[in-house]
Amino acid sequence: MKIHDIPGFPNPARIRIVLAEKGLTEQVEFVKVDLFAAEHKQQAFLAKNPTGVVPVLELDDGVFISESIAITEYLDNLDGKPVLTGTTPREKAMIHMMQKRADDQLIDAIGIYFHHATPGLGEALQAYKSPEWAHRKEWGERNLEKFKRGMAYFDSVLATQPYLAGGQFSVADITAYCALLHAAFVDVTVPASLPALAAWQARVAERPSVKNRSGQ
Ligand SMILES: N[C@@H](CCC(=O)N[C@@H](CS)C(=O)NCC(=O)O)C(=O)O
Repeated sequence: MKIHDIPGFPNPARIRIVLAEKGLTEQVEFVKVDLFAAEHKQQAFLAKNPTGVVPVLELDDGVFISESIAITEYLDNLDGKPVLTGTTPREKAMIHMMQKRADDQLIDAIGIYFHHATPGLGEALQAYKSPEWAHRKEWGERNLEKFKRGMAYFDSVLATQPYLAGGQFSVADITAYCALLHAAFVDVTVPASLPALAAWQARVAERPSVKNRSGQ
């Protein structure tokens, strides 16, 4: 298996944590994609993932799988513990629901803020964005507000249970944690008014898979 990504980025970090949780890191070859040079917007990469983002999993038979949740499901279903996407119908549904909320309210929202309301990945990427900068900036700022509302929502969830989908660590926690990593990069941190979220973040940061994931 190969993972096409770039170390240190939030969505790639999701997969690197999953690989560490599952004990699969050594089975993967990482292929670096130069996002700063817009390599992911060129034809060779778009043939692997038409949406032009990383990470992408390449299977040994040449099939490409993109979307972090799809890659996670593939790796989780290969074998091994812990199970990150649930076992029973109820667990699977709860994890899927919270994972979707973490995608929408946290990791996608902070990504939109980063790419549209800040210089993002720099000059080489500007050609691939809308020229209407003023409008994009407003959209980015609105997504920052959405991200902040998302943090407050997850704080309320974590006030009554240890992990986002209940008693067990899951892919939803990985997504939310990596969203907070991205936020910290743009100086948006968990405010003191959200203690349950802050305590959860500190606990997740101590997991060996998070501390020792490849490519930090
Ligand atoms: N929905 C995708 C999002 C992937 C994504 O946005 N990846 C970022 C890196 S963290 C990226 O490739 N950004 C490049 C760009 O938007 O130009 C997933 O779940 O994998």
